[in-house]
Amino acid sequence: MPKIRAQNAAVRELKGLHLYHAGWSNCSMRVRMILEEKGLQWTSHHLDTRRGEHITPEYFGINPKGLVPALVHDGDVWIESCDIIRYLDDSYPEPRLTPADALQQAQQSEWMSLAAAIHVSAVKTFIYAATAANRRRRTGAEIERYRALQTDAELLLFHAKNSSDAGISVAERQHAEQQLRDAFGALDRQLREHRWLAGDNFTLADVTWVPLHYTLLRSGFDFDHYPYVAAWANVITQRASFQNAVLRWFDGPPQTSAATLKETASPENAAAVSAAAYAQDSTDEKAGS
Ligand SMILES: N[C@@H](CCC(=O)N[C@@H](CS)C(=O)NCC(=O)O)C(=O)O
Repeated sequence: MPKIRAQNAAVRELKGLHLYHAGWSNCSMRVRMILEEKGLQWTSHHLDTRRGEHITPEYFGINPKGLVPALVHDGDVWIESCDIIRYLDDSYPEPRLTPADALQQAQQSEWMSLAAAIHVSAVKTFIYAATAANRRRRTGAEIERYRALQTDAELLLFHAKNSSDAGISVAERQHAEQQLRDAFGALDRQLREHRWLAGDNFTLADVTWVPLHYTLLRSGFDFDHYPYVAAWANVITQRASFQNAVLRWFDGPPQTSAATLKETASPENAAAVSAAAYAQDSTDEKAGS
C-alpha cells in the first residue's frame, strides 16, 4: 500500500521528511537505513510500541493500521515499509539502490514481496512468541482501546491471540519457524552464488532482509544452518547505515552527540561495534515487530 491521505490534519501541514517509527522495529530499520544511505535529513517521531504509544486516535489518523513505520513527506503519508523505501529510492536516486538490470529488478521485487507476505504469519508470530516483552498480555483497557481503533482483521486476530490466556499456539510458532527456515534457506542459496540478494550490488532487497536477520537473531531464531546469510549480514553490519539506523536505535532514540555517532560509525570501529551487537544473547526482550 502506497501513499494515503492522513486523517490527522496536523500531519498534512508537515514539511520535509518525518518518520514515525520504533527503535527495535525491523520495518522501521529498513526506512532508517535508506534515509542514512542517502544522507537525508529527517525528523524523528519515535513511538514506544511496547508501551502502546502507537495505539492512539492521533496515530491511527496517520497510519490506519496503527503500525510503524509511517513516513510523512511534505504532508503526504506513506505506509508499508517496502513501499516507503521504494518511494525514497525513486524520489532521491543518489545513490540508486534499485538495480538497473530488469532481471535483477524482478529479483529485488520478489525478495521484498516475500518479506511482506510472511510478516505476520512468520516474523511477527515468531518474535512475539519468543520474546517476553512482546508476549506480555495487554490489559483489558489496552485491548478495548485497540479494538476501538483497529479495523484490520488479521491484526485484530493476531493481537487477540497474543493477549489471550493460551497465547500464540505451539503449532503457530512451529509454522512460523518453518516459514522462516524456508525463507532463509532460499536466501542462503542465493547468497552462495551472488554477493547480494538481487545480484551484483547492495539493493533494497538487502535493506529489506537484513533487519529481519538482526531482529530474528536477537529473538533466538537459529541461524546456524545459513553460513552465507551470516557472512552477508556481517558485511552489511559494517555499513554506516546499519550502525546508525539499526544498532544506534535498537535501545530507543540515541542519546549520543553527532560527533560520537560519527566516530562509532567509522569503518575502523564498525567491526567491533557490530561484533558486540551480534554477540548479544538470544531471546532479547526488545526485538519488535
Ligand atoms: N507490513 C508493514 C508491517 C508493519 C509492522 O508490523 N510494524 C510493527 C513493527 S515492525 C508494528 O508496528 N507493531 C506494533 C503492533 O503490531 O501493534 C510494514 O512493512 O510496514
